[in-house]
Amino acid sequence: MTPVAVPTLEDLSIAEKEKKPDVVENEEEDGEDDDDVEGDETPGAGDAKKKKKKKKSKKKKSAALTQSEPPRVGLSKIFKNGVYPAGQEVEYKNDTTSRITSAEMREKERLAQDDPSTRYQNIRKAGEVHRQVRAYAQKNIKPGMKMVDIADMIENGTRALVEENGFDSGIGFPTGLSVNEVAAHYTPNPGDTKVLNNGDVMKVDFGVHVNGRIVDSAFTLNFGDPAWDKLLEAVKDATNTGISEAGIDVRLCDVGEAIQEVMESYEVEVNGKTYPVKSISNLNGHSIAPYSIHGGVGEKPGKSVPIVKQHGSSIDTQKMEEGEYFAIETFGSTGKGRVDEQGACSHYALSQHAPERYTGHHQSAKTLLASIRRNFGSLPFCRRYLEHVGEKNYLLALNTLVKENIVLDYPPLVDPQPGAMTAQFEHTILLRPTCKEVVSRGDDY
Ligand code: HZT
Ligand code: MN
Ligand code: MN
Repeated sequence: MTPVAVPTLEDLSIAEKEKKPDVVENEEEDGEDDDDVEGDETPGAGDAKKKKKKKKSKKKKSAALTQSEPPRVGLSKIFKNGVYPAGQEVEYKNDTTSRITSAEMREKERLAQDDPSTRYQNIRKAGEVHRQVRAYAQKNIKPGMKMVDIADMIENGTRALVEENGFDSGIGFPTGLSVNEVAAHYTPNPGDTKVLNNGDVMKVDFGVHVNGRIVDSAFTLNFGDPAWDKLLEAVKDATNTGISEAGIDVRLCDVGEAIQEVMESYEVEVNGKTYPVKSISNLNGHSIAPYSIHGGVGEKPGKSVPIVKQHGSSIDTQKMEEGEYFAIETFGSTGKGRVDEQGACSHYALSQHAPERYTGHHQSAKTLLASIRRNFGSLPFCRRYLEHVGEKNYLLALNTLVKENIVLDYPPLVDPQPGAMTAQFEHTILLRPTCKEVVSRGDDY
C-alpha cells in the first residue's frame, strides 16, 4: 500500500475554515507493519500492546495519516480529533432573512450540532469516505475489468475507510454500475462474468452510512466516443441546477422544472446524428432519513424530487423543509427519456411492512428473513452481500420473500430505445438552518 496525498479541502468549507480537521502526515515507510499511533484512543488498544510496539520502534510518532492505495486507512486514523470536513456550504437563494448570520438560526444549528443524534460528523465522515473511494475508482476503473472486480474495489474501500461495524457504519446500498441504456440499479450478481467494454458509458452510484446517515452520490464515466461527454455535461449541469434551486420552503415541482429546463437545453452529436438530451421522466431524487434511502419513516412516505415538470399532481404542494436530507440526482437520455424495469434483479430491501417474524410455510424463507433483518435491517442489499454474510442457496427463499411482498425487488432501470445512452450525476445535500451543505461535493463533481 502506497501512501498518497489526502485531497485538499480548501474549497469545501466556508464557515468552518478555522476548525479545519487535522490531517496528519504519513510516517516514512520503514518496512514495518505497524499502524499504532501516539495518543491512539482506539478502544482495545491496550497498554501492553502499546509498549511492545513502542519498543519495536521507539521514535515512532504519528502513524499514517494519509490515505493508502488502494484505500484501506480508516478515516478515524486520518481525522484524529473526530472532526470531518464539511461539504460545500452554499447560501440559500433568496435568503432575505439572512439565515447565515441570523442569531436565531445559528443558535438552532449549535443545538443541532451538540445533539449527538443529529451531529453532522456522521454525514460528513460518510461524505469524505465517498470522496476518497471514488477518487481511487476514477483513477483505476478501466475497460477490460470484470464488473465484480469494480464493485469489489469500491466496496472494499468503503468498508475499510468507514470502519464498517454492524449497523454503526458501512455500505449504504449496493454499488450501481449501470452501463449505456441501463440508467440505474444494475450491480453484478454472484457468477456474473460481465466485463466493462471500450465504448461503454457507466453510472457509478454508491452509498456510505455512518450511524444511519447515508451519503448517496453518483457520477458517470465515459469510455466511449468523446462526443458523449456533452451528455455527461448536460446531466452534471442539470444536477447542479437542482442543488442550486433546492432550499427550505422550496416546492419540489419547481426543482423538477428547473432541472428539465437545463437538461433539455442540450443536444449531443455522435457519428453525424444529433440527439436531444431528455430528462428521464420516471426517475427522480428523494429525501433520505436515518437508515432509509428513500426517506420514508414508518407509515410516512419520503419525498420525491422530480426531474421533469409535473402535470397537475399533488407533488406541487410538497416543499423541502429545514433539517431534511435530499439526494439530488438527475438522469439524461438520448433515447425515449423514460425507463422500464428490465433484466435480472440484483437490488433488494426489506419492505417496511415486513413482519417481525416469518409466519409463512417456507422454512428457508424464515431463516433468510432473519438473516436479512440481522445483517441489513432497512438498508438495501444485493445478492453478493447475502454471500458476503455467508448465505448459500438463498435464491428460492429470496424469491419467496419477494412474492410475499416481505422483500421488495428493485430491477435494473433501462431506457427501452435501442442504442439509447444514459448518464447520471447525484449529490446528497443537507438543509441546515443557516445554509445548504452539499455533503458529497468534491473537486471532481
Ligand atoms: C432503492 C434501492 C436501492 C432508491 C434511488 C437511488 C440509487 O430509484 C424514491 C425515489 C438503492 C437505492 C434506492 F437498492 N432509489 N438512488 N441511488 N438508487 S429509487 C427511488 O428506488 S425511491 C427514487
Ligand atoms: Mn444513488
Ligand atoms: Mn439516490
